[in-house]
Amino acid sequence: MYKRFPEHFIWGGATSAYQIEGAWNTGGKGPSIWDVFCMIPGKVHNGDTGDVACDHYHRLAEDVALMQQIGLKAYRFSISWPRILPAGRGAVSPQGIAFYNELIDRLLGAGIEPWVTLYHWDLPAALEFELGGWLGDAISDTFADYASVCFHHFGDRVKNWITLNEPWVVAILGYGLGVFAPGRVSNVAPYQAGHNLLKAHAKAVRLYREKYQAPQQGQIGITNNCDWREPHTAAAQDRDAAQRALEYFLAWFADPIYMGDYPECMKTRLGARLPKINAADRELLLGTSDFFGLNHYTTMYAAAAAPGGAAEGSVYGNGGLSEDQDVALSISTDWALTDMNWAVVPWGCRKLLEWIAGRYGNPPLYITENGCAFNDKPENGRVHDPDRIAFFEGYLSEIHQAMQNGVNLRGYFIWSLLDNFEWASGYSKKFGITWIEPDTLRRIPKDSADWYRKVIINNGLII
Ligand code: PNW
Repeated sequence: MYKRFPEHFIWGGATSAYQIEGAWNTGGKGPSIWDVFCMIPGKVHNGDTGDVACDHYHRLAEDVALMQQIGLKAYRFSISWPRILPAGRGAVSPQGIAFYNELIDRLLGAGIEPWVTLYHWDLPAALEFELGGWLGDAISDTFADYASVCFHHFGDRVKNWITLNEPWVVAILGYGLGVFAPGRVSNVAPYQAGHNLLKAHAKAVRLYREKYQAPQQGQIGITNNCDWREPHTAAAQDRDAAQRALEYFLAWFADPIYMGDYPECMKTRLGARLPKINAADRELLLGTSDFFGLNHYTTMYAAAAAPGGAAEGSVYGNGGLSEDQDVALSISTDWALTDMNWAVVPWGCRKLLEWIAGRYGNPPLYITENGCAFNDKPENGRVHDPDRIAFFEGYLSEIHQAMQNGVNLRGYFIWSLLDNFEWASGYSKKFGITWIEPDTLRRIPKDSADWYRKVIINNGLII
């Protein structure tokens, strides 16, 4: 059976700066909060760091050739803020600009469209010390100033901008559960950080639209992440719990942009812990995304929990601050698990796409990340990863079905092009369609890379 995608569908691959670049203190780069976080004993598995990572900083040409070999139409990468502005603001590093100029030029030379994320979690450490990071009042203007430097230098060639990657992760894992940089534990800070992240996004978009969009002719949006939440039973209280969980996960960041305010359930439950969106904020935020960027990985059941009850079954904090939601999460024993313990549930992706289309008026949508970690190992110089191929086949089939059902999906980016630094899990979790050999850092495309190449050539699945 042939599951064909629209003619101009974008088939991409994705990475982020800290996870692949290395060269952490060379080329004029300043330290980021992830450089510092990795130095704190016990924060990252095995004491791993992004100091060298995939050494992409020194292997640009090789990596672009790899993308070309796989046949990628688009490549999503992030710019390291402290590589461009070593102190977060003020002096621009010419070496930082030169590095991304070279990457962009090589991509365009290879016929690959650059999709650029401005913030994928590597905040300049100076801004954490000086401004209080995402909790500080000044951070949103500082981010817009940094964004402006990027639009100015790269916008002649970059036509697709993503302001922030997954503000939910920054707020919840960085400022709530403390498992990601900067490592804060709080049930107030996430909502304050979230508010500033939204304002930072919106200020960068306003600036792009006022100054750059007409001459540069690009599009700009934000990428949010969300798992699907399936009601555990058909009971009304479980259906409400699943809806509430989705609103705390995705509508927290998407409602302000598409509807001008936080979801009602968050306002009533969080009270003074949730900053208010006043008239000026609403004006600033409303309509600031040309497309809906979505990162999606997994699904859980949601059931109503007793108020204040713990969220049983929640894996790796994916439930967020579940005590704020009164939702109990669980997974089915029938579902296969990836190496992250994230369940493989392709239909959850379809349901989420349809939920987004319904709630936000069927906006142009891009899946900017989807993928899975498995414990791959090379055998005689090849890496067989049938589980990953099965994962992508399952998810792409359901994505195709969502499109048949009317969802306005325009593109899909595999996470990830390369095995890389998986944050608090270090190098122990392998998401890549390309294996990176330890020590030599040689790139070995896995079977899934060959499989993806065929999907791109066929512009769809032939199963
Ligand atoms: C995303 N969660 O992170 C990021 O954008 C990538 O940098 C990362 O490598 C990839 O997904 C795989 O983890 C997430 O707990 C981290 O729900 C945590 C969660 C979701 C996404």
